[in-house]
Amino acid sequence: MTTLTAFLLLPATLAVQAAAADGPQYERILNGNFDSGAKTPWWTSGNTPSTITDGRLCAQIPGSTVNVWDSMIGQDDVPVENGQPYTLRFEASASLATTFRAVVQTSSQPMVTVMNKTVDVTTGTQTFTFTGTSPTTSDHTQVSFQAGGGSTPYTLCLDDISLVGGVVPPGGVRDFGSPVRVNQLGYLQNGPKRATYVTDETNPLSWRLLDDADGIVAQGKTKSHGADAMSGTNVQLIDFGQYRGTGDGYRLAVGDQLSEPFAIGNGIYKPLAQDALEYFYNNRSGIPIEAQYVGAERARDAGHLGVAPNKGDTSVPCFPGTCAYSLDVRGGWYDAGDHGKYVVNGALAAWQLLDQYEQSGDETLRIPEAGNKIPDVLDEAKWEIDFLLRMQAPSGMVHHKIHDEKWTGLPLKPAADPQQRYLYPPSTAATLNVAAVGARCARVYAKWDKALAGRCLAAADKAWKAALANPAVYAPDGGEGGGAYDDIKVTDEFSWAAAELFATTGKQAYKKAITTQLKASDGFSWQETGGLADLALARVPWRLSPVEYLRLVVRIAGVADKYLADLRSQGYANPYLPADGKYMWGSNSAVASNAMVMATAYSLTWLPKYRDGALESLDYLLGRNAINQSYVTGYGERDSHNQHHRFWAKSLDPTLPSPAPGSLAGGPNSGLQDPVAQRGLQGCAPATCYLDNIGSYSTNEVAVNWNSALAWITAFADSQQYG
Ligand code: 9MR
Repeated sequence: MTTLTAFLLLPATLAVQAAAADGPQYERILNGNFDSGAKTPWWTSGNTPSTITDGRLCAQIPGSTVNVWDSMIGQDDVPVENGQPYTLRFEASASLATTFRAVVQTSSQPMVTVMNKTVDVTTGTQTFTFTGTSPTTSDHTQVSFQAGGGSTPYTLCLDDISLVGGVVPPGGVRDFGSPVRVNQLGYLQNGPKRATYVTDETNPLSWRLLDDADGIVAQGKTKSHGADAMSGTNVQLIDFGQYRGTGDGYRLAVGDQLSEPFAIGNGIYKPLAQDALEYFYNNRSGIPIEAQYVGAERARDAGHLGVAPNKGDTSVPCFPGTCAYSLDVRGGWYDAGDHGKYVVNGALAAWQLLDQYEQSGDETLRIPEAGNKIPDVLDEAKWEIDFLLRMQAPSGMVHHKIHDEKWTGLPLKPAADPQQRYLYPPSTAATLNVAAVGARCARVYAKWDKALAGRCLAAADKAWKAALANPAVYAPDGGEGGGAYDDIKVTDEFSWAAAELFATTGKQAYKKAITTQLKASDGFSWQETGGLADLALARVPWRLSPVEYLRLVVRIAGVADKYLADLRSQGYANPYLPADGKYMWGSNSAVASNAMVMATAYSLTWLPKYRDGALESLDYLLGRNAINQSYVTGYGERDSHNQHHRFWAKSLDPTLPSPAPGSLAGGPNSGLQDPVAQRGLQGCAPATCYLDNIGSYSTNEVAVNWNSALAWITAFADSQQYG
């Protein structure tokens, strides 16, 4: 900074210090000094390449753009409060003397501006300070430096960017409501009925169960549990399983503390089991989503069918330099809040729908194919399977994924996505996923759709052979515009595919290639599929000798016992207890998947403890947890309804819908990989690292593999209603 500019800026600097004396000085910008060398969460327009050079963000501003916003450097999801003053400060220099604008405003229509200032930048580094008062409260303000509209290209460098103001601490004051934590949907009449009470008191306390007229229908004493490590709180447990009445509007009371209301009865899981599956129709690519099935609010045009501005999925070229052809890869489901389609994740979700069908039978759905004499759950799975088969290259290898060249912003309807999309190179993992799901498809559809079953088996066979010939083609980490779904260990995918192929064909060569078993420490996920070999074999007892089958049952039951022990050891009963004490991305899917293992153990052994463990896991997902949160949209008083999604983005644009009922949020994640989580969750106890904020993709996204786990387990719960 020159002496002159220091002198000129002195009054503003003093003003900031005066404000500091008056109130809190909360920094609202993340990564303002670029000291780590990382750019995120800053972004620049597609025409504005940028790098971190000498600890500064330097952007190449193009010449010959029209509007000032045609070339931008920005950061999203910055919170502002109505009536509060804000001070924006930054250092800037440029390769020539020019002007640009420093802007703080909400990011979607109607845009509300906190400040919009002209910056006279020169070749020397200067510090700039601007102030403004926010006329609105929003968690989704954008701080941007807008440098378009000029005729000469230049380099603009920024550093030490800071926006200070507001009185609400970063992340806000977290209010988890009642300390009495229940399943906010409810409890099955004959199922387990337990709740958790947050308290430092260690002596037993009296609890009351109240009906909807506030009459006491049951009462008892709490049982001390003590410290719950994952939530960082002390808790006591309530067991009201003896109560057999049914109805709506029950509450549990401890002293004058009342839980959220809940139902008790048979049939309470029926609507959720249906909604959890209809999530998939809502997220189909390549077909209009019609009001007659999803209601007017969530209806939308077909996405990615080659109609402008979409580049379409009807003829998608390979990522430059990786192959010379294009494939028609229309259809399938969008993976999550983004518009990518990833084989390993989509295949796991499709597999789980097929397994759900084998476990729980059909579910009546509001989808275009309903009434076609094929079970609706199989119609839905077919939408994805057709896409998976299209991802197979002539060589038999399967492309790992297809997605946009760059990450698109939010909100964005699928049909409005203007980005170029590419096929990313084939991988052994994706190829084996198609072998596994193709084999399961061939077996399950044999009775319903012989043509599909035949195509599936042929694709599975071709994929298996291609994977054997190319056993170590790994999808790389990183990349732009889509998730990586990277995986450098595929022995588990080989084993799972072998098990499914053996289950379908009975061929001994496949049996010999099964090398993995279900393990409690691994569970299963898109990356870790070894345990699915056992779950595949569990569906075909006739393929195994009695001894082999008995060993399989003992193995699955042993894993279920470990999950049950984990569930019972926790204050908020739940079968997910990570060994490293850190919750992972999509932790709710681990809860649901582990519950699925317990439910499978129940169907193999008929031991009620496994059924109860699976049902009690649902209590966790539906509100009996560290933050009193039902993670399922539309179910429970305190439900997640701002999940990260480009179309279900009501919290960014009131004309768009919120997520469909039955959408499962990813859930607490210790990693805090997104800026909103980094702003709001520093130091959180693992089971509390969650924000129902559309910007928090690392804690609050939806995804096909998470909803398939929810659909599976809620269909199971629904089938247990008379148990
Ligand atoms: O579910 C995935 C999780 O296991 C990974 O840790 C994470 C980061 O790579 O990605 C998750 O998957 C996201 C994918 O990469 C892109 N679409 C949204 C998915 C759910 O957040």
